[in-house]
Amino acid sequence: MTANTNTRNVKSRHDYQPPAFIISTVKLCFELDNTATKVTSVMQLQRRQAGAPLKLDGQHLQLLSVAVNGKQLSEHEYRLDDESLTLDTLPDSFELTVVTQLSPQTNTALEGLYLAGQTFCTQCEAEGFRRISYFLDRPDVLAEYFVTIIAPAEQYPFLLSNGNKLSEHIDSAGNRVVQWHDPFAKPCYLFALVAGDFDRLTERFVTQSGRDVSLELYVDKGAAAKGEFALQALKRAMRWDEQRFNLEYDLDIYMVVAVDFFNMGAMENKGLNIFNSKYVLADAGTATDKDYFNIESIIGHEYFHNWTGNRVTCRDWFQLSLKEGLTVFRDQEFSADMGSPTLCRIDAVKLIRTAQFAEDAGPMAHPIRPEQVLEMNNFYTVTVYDKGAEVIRMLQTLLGRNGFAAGLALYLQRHDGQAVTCDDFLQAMQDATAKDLSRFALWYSQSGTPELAVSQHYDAPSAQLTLNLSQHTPATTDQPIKQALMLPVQIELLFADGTKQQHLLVMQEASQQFLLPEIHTEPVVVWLEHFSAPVKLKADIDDRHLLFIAGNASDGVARWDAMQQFWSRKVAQAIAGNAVEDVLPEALVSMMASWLQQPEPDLALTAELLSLPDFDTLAEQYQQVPVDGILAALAGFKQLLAMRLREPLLQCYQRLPLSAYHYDQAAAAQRRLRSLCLHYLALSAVDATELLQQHYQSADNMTDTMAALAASQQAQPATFNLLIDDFAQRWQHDALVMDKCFALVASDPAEQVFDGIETMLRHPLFSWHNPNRVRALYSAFSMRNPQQFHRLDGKGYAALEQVVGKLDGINAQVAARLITPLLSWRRFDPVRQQLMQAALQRLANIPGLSNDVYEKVNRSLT
Ligand code: 0A1
Ligand code: ZN
Repeated sequence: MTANTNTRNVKSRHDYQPPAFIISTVKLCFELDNTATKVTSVMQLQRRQAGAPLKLDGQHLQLLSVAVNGKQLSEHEYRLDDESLTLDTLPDSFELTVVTQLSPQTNTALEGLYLAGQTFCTQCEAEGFRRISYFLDRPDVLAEYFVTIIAPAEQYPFLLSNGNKLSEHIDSAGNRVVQWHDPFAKPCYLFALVAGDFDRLTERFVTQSGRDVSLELYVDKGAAAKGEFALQALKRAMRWDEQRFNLEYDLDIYMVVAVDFFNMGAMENKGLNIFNSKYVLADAGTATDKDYFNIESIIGHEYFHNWTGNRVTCRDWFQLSLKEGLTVFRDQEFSADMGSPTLCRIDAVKLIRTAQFAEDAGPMAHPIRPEQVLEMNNFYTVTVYDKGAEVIRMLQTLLGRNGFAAGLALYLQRHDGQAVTCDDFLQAMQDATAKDLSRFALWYSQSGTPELAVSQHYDAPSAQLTLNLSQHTPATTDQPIKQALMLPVQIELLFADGTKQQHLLVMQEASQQFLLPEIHTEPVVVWLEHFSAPVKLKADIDDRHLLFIAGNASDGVARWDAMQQFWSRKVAQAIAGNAVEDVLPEALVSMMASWLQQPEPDLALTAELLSLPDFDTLAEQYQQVPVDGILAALAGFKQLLAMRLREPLLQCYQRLPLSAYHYDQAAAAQRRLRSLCLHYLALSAVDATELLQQHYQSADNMTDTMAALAASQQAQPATFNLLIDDFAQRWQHDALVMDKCFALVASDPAEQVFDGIETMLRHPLFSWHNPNRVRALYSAFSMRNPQQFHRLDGKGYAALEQVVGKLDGINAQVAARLITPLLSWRRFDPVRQQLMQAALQRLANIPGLSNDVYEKVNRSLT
């Protein structure tokens, strides 16, 4: 039996109503205390709708008093329940004073005001402000904030909030009293407060128009050196946004605080970003190249929100992609400009093809602008963020870089200071470029992954190339009927004489034919260069042509993609019963050998060209995922390649020079290729123990250390056990590094993983209250360990079920994120289906299950 959705309050996009009141200014005073923080809120309200009551949102609050225009109300003059405070008779314009009390220490949900270790901090997006005070907690109520923070001076040297600091003093009781004012009206989800003791790093940034901005980065005491990279990344992001989009920072101060307890990556609160410390702290010894990359990208992301999100925000939460899709696109463009555009694009495509395609094919399928939401926190998804960014990227492809930039400028200028919709955004794009985007708008309302079938016909006498394209979006769980979308299809023609031509085909209908004249020999067509649309391509390209594309296309993404398509086919052939040796063409082996002998200028591209698709990418191509078949085929091919390519792998590995660690694109690319070689070498029949030991021992950085650990884990268990013990011992006091240890232990493909996880749960640094710790263990287990997660005895599913059940009462948001791998149970064989479904059913039966987990379990079971 499944729980019934009707019993819970699902909201629909179409039910939007403007607020009955607006709040123009709010004065907040916080008297901080671990278990009894007092919040006094003085708001100026104006009526916008005659006769309506004022219904303020509030949760987990103790109401101390309410006053209208200074007059205290008695209990029968308002209505109070678990979710709201309602006042019925009110003037058109008035001052409302609400005093509440709350307990940050027992707030394990990490929404609203909570304690991250010793630090007070807030997280208000999406609906966390209602855990701080009674308010109109919705993004279209924009107010000017004045904030006073009071806390014991010695314990809390830093009391921070949004905007500019007005004053600071210590009162007669020894309390520090700090006042802040944010001149930009904002929705309450952008409010932030931090109180604690930190190391502070400072920098200056002079904007293009000459504004002198003070940059301040706050980290745990003793960690200052680890904040330097993030601070410099912030300066690069600020400069980049000026140069690329002519967007300048608008306050005199920009603060970033790193905290150890955080549900997500980071938060763009106006002038006071709060970050998960994982995305701020880095040095060679503790952070990998990937960590450095992520830090720069997330620092950029939160900074770019200042315009796309803060200056212009969302009218309601259904519009979330308005700020998130756009800002992810902006951070991707930033990362591409700071490093390798090809590699950035490949990583983005991998995410779309795995997590996003899976989401669209599962019970949580939703358009980038969702239609129905029970718990908003469940919609911070790869669809809203990353498919949202693909939609923006397609717009840029269709309108051209200049057209897109003009559209963005018009959007920001037209709506500065407003809370708007995705339609407003598209309207500005359309007005600035005079392009008809009506069909394009379907990308906002339609869920699902379009399948794009393509074929070509060449007619020599007329020198004409005919390209046939047809699109079809299969029904999704949320939406049975689909329409044809506007699709930009970038192609390249590769001619035998080495010449190339590029074209952009714009599809607007279900089936279309494009005729290319003056084509004098038949070319090989490279479809969907740069992954120009987030679709599944169905093209019947034979092995020889795929390898030709992999060797010759101009676009590195298309080359990598050709290899991915090639391997998907080989894996399918192996699953169909062919021996791996029989399906591997000699031409492939020699091509891979030549890449090892003469790598591309971008060594990371070489590494990608030599990598097989991962389990999730392959799984997405099957209606019913052949778990064991995919795992066996992948293992078989890797082993075979390791043996056939041993010499060139070893030579490439040895040729790549070793120098002292420095994070930059070229050095990171070199490490990537070296680590790929190491992976294969660990798999070759020859004993690689010494090589792995040596790689581990000689590493002067975390990237190489992790490479040795990961490579040994899949092939040399005895070596792995030795190295991981050493690693755990060496880093036992560093929580962020221990997360890497937890994740490695949890991704062990052998059965000992269950004991390993048990041991790690007893580690002094493990805490069920810290999302990073829990995710390190259990996301790794459920998403990076298909062998053990998908065990046929159900032990893997049960392990995840238990964690979700336990965590639901502590931090429902994190619990709901962890559950994802169980949701798509219908994609598996009957035995696994039954086991996964039973695990979900047991979760559904938990009394008092949170909305977060309930919504997902319920959608999955119905
Ligand atoms: N807006 C942030 C992401 C974020 C969303 C929700 C959070 O808590 C529920 C926290 C952060 C971003 O896009 O970076
Ligand atoms: Zn964001």
